[in-house]
Amino acid sequence: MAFFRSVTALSRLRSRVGQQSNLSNSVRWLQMQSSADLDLHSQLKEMIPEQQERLKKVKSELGKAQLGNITVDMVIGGMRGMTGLLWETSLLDPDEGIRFRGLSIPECQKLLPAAKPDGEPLPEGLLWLLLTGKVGGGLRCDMISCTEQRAGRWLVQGIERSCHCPRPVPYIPLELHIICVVEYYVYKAIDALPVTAHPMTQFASGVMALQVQSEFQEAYEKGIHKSKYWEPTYEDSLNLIARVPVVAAYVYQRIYKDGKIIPKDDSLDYGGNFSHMLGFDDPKMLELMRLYVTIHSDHEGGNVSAHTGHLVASALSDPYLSFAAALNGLAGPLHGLANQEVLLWIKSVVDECGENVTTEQLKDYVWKTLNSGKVVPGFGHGVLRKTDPRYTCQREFALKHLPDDPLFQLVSKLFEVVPPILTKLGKVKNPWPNVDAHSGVLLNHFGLAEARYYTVLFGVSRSLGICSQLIWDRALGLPLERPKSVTLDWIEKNCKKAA
Ligand code: NMX
Ligand code: MLT
Repeated sequence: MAFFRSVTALSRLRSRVGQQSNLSNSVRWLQMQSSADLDLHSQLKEMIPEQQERLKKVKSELGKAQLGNITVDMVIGGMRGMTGLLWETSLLDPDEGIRFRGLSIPECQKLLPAAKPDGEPLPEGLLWLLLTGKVGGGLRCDMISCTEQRAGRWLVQGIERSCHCPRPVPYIPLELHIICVVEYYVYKAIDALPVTAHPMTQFASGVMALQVQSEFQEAYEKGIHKSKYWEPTYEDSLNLIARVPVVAAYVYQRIYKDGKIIPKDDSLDYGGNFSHMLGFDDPKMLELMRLYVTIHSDHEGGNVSAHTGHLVASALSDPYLSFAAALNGLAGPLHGLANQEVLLWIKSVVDECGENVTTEQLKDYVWKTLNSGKVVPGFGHGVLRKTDPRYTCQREFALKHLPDDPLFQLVSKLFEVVPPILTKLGKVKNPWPNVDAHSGVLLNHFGLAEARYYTVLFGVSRSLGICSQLIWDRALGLPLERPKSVTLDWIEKNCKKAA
């Protein structure tokens, strides 16, 4: 019942927040501490048998229930609108947008641990939420609980310095800090590629090289019982999440700087440290990175990267193999590469029309893009039918921190100009901006201006969602994914014309 207990606690927490919209920061910390009474591994261990029972019950009681009709359009049309996956960590509503374990983005901004009063959510708090459904994990306020529960393993550098009452300190980051060691051959694998290789190619190659240390693969080779699969998957997943920022930062330094590694800063959290290792130490950029990683982490299961990771993992491929596959999907321009495309497109507008582009010039540029057979990057979505809340929260960040940035103002203008034009095309199901329409101008403002690198940031973020679900895939014993396909011939012979 732990999951249900936590859900009840969550709703109590949410209604409390509703009543006191001006939560003081101290209350916020207090709430966080109260729900973090077990370390992450123990929490999962406690939850898994209950969730296994729950799945069994759903199968036996609801297994034959219909979830909508599958049409030929869906089969030919990229399975759009077809429900076909179990994905526990988040759910996407076409109008409202993403909820992580039931929490919207504004709720996460209110409730999740932050690095400073009223700061952006820490990705480690989000990771805790994705894995356990609980708010408040990822923090410890006394060293005893840290050391007792992770005896030995975490009793190394960093902990004593970081753990001092009364201010709660990030807990997962302590785990992540310690396990984020990347072996020399990972760098060598990346170095084998030309420096001109796309950053996503270099990043995915680095992730593949990390796989050498897969604990799942080793355990499988030794004959681990299937009921225990989740444990090495958990270890691989946390190791992977901890290590991908290091690999990503190296790719950045190698391509755009002098190739020297900036060592992690043990006093920083996951998002802050990632920014630091990239070479950006402005406190606002640290906050941006925390928000960025949080909102890009998960977008239910059907998006190309999550779905790919899930599919590959269903063959019992370990988290590294599965996540590397996911990255290759993310690298496509209709998916994660769109963030690169948006900034390049915005810069091409400025090159052609100048920063003070008029509305008429902008309209012409959008039509020129469409007429040359291209999409307007950053607009449209496979599921969403309204403005992406991930766009909205980035806009709020910009209004707070960079209201006068000329490219931000151009992005705001695009919000006025693009949707009516896309609507006029008559075929675009969602003319509104998605997450990628905004992220580039924020990064660009703080000096991370290399657009070709942007999808790597998306990739680091998505490790949190894909790996969290993968641990649950193993804990619940989800089967090999293998849908049935048919031929056009088969459809013509077997499907009746609609009346
Ligand atoms: N610009 C031009 N045409 C568009 C756009 C757009 N932004 N969005 C959709 N369309 C077209 C689409 O290409 C399709 O045309 P056709 O029938 O000639 O092939 C038609 O409208 C119907 O597409 P939809 O059903 O509205 O969208 P679908 O679910 O197939 O695709 C996207 C969703 C996201 C791939 C699509 O909207 C798109 O290409 N957007 C631009 C790229 C982008 O921003 N991708 C990032 C998505 C978010 N992410 O991070 O992954
Ligand atoms: C995502 O974050 O994965 C994108 O918005 C695409 C999607 O959800 O299909």
